[in-house]
Amino acid sequence: MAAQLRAARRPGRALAVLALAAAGGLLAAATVGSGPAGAAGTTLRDLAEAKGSYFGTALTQSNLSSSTITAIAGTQFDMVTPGNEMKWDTTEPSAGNFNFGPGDQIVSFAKAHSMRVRGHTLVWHSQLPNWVSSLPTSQVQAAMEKHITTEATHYKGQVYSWDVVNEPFNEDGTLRTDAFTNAMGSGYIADALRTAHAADPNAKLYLNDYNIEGLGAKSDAMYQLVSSLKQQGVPIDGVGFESHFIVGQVPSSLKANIQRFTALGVNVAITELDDRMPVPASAANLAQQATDYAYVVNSCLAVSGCVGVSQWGVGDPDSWIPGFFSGYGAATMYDDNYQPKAAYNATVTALGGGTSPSPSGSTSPSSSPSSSPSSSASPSVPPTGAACKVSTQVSAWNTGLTENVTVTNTGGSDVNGWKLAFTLPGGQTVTNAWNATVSPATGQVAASNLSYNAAIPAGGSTSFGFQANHTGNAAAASGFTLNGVACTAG
Ligand code: G2I
Repeated sequence: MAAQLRAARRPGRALAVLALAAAGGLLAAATVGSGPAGAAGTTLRDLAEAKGSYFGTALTQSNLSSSTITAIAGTQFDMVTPGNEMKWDTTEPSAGNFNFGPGDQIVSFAKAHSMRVRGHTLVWHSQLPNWVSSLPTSQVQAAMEKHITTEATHYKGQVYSWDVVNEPFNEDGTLRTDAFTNAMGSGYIADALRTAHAADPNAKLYLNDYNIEGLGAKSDAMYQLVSSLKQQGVPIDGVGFESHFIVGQVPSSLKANIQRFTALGVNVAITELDDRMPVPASAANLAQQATDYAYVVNSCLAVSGCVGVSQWGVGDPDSWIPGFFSGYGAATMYDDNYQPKAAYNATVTALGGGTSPSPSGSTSPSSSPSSSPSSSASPSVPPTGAACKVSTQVSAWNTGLTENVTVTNTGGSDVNGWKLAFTLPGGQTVTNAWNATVSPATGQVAASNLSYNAAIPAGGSTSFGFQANHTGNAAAASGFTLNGVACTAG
């Protein structure tokens, strides 16, 4: 945003910069298309589509007047999220006066480039016009329903999905207090979803938030909410993990977290990916950013219910980061001149393009499909004995916890098929698990592999996790044995 504002104040210079940048953008596209991976099918969108996925970006109305940005957006991405144009302050700035012009421009661009649209967003405490927050609480529900119905009807058939409610939670997992909770309590979320579904029954309906990408209090709150909405039959199709990351700090539980949401019967989308670092960017941070991007893309591709990844913006100059985080930037796959960065190449590789070895290195998800046993491995091979090391990570709140368990095969031979037995502290009851089946729910329990993570090569490790209720003792499980052999703690 800051870069755009600066450019707007100096139109002559901006034009010259744009002309140069446009040439760079086209050059970038040409370079990418004729690289070692072959001439065809090497854009992010082609590669993602070949995997049944998509790769998206966010565009604002002002981005549409930059030929550099549109050249990249229209060739590399196949999903668009309007950066601001479908938010309440734009679409209904005063009560009953609707303005869909800016959003329509984004939709036209998307159609012209065979891209789909993620509608963003119907109900959000931010970019909410004052007239809504000033309403008497008795009038908020009707205003919300009218807004949702009018906007979702306008875009009916034109959006793939809606972020129906955006950012409903505080960091500790409590519901954010805003005009909607003040008027309706937590029930506003179900009401918003039902209203959106009535207006556009074919749109996928999402709840979207940040800092829910890894396991923790906030993602647990989203998990409980989605679980309860599903139980009540409220129409909800997906959860958006915004994914505004800091270089080197992508949560290691990302894949396990995606998995536990999809196990509830909803999709997950990475909706606003970026990965910021102090600027000027160091070579080490740019390399780490490539690792981070590959890790995120691999984590999504590894779970069938994770439908796709969208980056928030096209390149570093149009990213929101420098305007919001002083001293930070370089958060996207394209640099200041809209040239693809290492993160771009790593993403291409993660999507199956390119010829270089995976840049995700040792930090890629340990139980991604690439480490699953080949189909030639006999399923009847009996579990072998093992020497092992187990580490645990508990994240607890007053009545519940999640525990991540990583088991390392320290023996000299590969393990094919595993059962990890352990003791749960008294009062803990497992309610669900990911990357393993865990039973029984209390006492002496055993976690067994799923088909895709049966193999733990010698020296390798795998992770699984579970959620449990507790009655005061939130200690980690203990007494681990792998296929009958005691493990050390590590
Ligand atoms: O903050 C990053 C994103 C977090 N998740 C929800 C997204 O909707 C959000 O997007 C950003 C936009 O990228 C910014 O462009 O949301 C910001 C507002 O919360 C947007 O910034 C606003 C500025 O604050 C306003 O001053 C400006 O008038 O953009 C407006 C339009 O340029």
